[in-house]
Amino acid sequence: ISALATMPVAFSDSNYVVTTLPVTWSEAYVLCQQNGMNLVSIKSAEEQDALAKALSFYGSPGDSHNRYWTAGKRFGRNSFVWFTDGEPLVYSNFAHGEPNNIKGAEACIEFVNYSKKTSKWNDIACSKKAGYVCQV
Ligand code: GN1
Ligand code: CA
Repeated sequence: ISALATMPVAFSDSNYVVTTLPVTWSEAYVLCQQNGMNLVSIKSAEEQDALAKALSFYGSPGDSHNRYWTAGKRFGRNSFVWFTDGEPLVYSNFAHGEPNNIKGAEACIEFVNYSKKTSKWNDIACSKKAGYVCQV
C-alpha cells in the first residue's frame, strides 16, 4: 500500500489501515490482499462508530477523501455480501434512500462521511475511485 496518507486504526481485536488515495473497488480489494489484509467488512454499530470517528479525521465532508471502499458487494438483485468471507450483511448502515442501484450499475458498497458526524453507506459503481480501508 502506498505510504501516502495511510493510517492505522484499532478497534476491538481488529486493526485497520486507511488509505485515502482513490482507486477502483477491484484495485482496493487486491491492494489489501497483497498486504496480507482484507477490504473492511463492518459488522456492528460499534465497529461502524469506531471507523466513523477515525475516518472523520480526513479531508472535508463531500470530497473524495471521505469515500472509502468496503468489502460489500451486490449478490443478486437486492442483497449484498461481504465479498471477503461471503457472509450476508446482517448489520447495515445505508444512507436514507440507499441502496438505490442507479442504472442497475451500483454493485459495490462505499463508506461515506456525509458530514463530520454522519457516516453512512452507499451503493456505487465499482469502477468509481475512492479511498479504502483494509482490515486484519
Ligand atoms: C449520489 O451525492 P452523492 O455523490 O454522495 C447518489 C448515490 C449514487 C452516487 C453515484 C442521494 O451520491 O446514490 O450512488 O451519487 N445519492 C443520491 O455517484 O441520489
Ligand atoms: Ca447509490
